[in-house]
Amino acid sequence: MPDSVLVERTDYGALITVNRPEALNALDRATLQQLGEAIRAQSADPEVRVLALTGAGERAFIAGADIAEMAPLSRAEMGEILTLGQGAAQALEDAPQPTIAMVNGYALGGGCELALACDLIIAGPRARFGQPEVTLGLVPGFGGTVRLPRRVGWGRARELILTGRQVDAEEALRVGLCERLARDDLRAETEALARRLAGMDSEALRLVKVALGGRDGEEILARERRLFLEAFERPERRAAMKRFLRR
Ligand code: CO8
Repeated sequence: MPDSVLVERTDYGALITVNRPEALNALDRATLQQLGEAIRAQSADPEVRVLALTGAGERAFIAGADIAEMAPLSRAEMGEILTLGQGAAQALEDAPQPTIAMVNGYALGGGCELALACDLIIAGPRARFGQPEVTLGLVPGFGGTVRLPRRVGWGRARELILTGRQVDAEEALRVGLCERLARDDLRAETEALARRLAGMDSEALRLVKVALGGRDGEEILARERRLFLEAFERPERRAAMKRFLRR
């Protein structure tokens, strides 16, 4: 079986690719584990001046947590996966170097939340963002309730999380869900930005990141986790996931 997370060393640092294109790069437990390890290993390496994250194939960045794997889990098992997902997002946020999400397609649920944990989000023309958890009887679980409002403001975050609707690349740029839209060549534009950042004073960038903060949402993250697990136990959640899997 091919690795579900690929790490490529580049001239600016490292590119991590979630590699399950047949499932739109949905995150199962093994992938989440590997992803967290890859983020921690690359971000700890001083030669990695910029860390970028993307998804394999043409269609998806990351279409969220793997619903097929998640559907039958117990609360305790789900708790372990939440720990992995929140940990991966936190590792991105804590990285000392700039991090870039290169969003090439669907960034839904946990996928959107991992993008939100990056310093910069660059969307390609096919990017689609969303927090569809409510349509599965859930609340966001990888930090969306903290990080989406930070980017787009309370009102827009509430609207997106309450409706679960998807946002295309143009709207994402307009509402501040991404910082840039690469209309021509997503990879080339990401690389150009990454190289520019890689040429800057890395210690100054690190200090700027500390100054901007990020760890101030821990209480909200703990609340999100508790409410996610509460929602997860409801029969309506089970029924909603079954409906998705039987489509
Ligand atoms: N999980 C598992 N499989 C998926 C997922 C997913 N999230 N998304 C897509 N796939 C699979 C499909 O089942 C399909 O597989 P197959 O070919 O074997 O039937 C394949 O990827 C291609 O997808 P579609 O055929 O559905 O492609 P469409 O173009 O028709 O639709 C969509 C694309 C709109 C992206 C659709 O696939 C979709 O709605 N996917 C689910 C998106 C979603 O709801 N994501 C959120 C999941 S919940 C979550 O992320 C919560 C995170 C926080 C806590 C989680 C802890 C683990």
